[in-house]
Amino acid sequence: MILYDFELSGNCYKIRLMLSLLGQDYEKKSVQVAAGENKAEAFLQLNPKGEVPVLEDSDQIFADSGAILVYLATQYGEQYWLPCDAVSQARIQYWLATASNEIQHGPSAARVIKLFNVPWDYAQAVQITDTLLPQIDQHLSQHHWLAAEHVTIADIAVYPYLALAEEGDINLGVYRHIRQWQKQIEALPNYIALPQATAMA
Ligand SMILES: N[C@@H](CCC(=O)N[C@@H](CS)C(=O)NCC(=O)O)C(=O)O
Repeated sequence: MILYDFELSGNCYKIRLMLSLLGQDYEKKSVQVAAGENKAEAFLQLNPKGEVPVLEDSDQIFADSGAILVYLATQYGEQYWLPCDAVSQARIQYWLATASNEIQHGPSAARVIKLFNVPWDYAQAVQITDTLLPQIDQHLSQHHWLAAEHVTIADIAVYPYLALAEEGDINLGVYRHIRQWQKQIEALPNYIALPQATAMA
């Protein structure tokens, strides 16, 4: 397997984490996003959207972190990370959609604005985050994991940009159920550390 990766990306980290939790070996190819390598023709052949992560496995190419998590869980996870019953599938899809929408436009956008100084709307990112986090905290006050009785790809999809929220000046302090759930993920066998913003220096 080959992962086209950008170290600081939370979406790429999701895939690195999943591969590690599954104990799968892979080759990592760093894409120089700052230099625009993700918009060059060679990369657009892999993903016309020009975004990382991209995964190549057995001549198949997959883009989008949620889609890649579904592929890895189905191909290598023996129905543990993505159980095949209708209830689990629907619950997991809910959280994958939340990761692509509210989390991407909320805490992820806030982090990109603060780390890379991009001219996006920080107030809007904070507003989306402030609506979302109480919902997740409330959910986790009643559930040990997001979508099932055990960890699933829903948790892996949602975890990174919440755990990295401080880099967007978002304080998780009051959300004690979220913080407890983060510790559960960080205690999983083969957990790997989050990307460090200091890696930019
Ligand atoms: N929905 C996609 C979003 C991917 C995405 O936004 N990737 C960012 C890095 S985190 C990227 O490639 N940005 C570079 C660009 O769009 O130019 C996913 O979940 O993989």
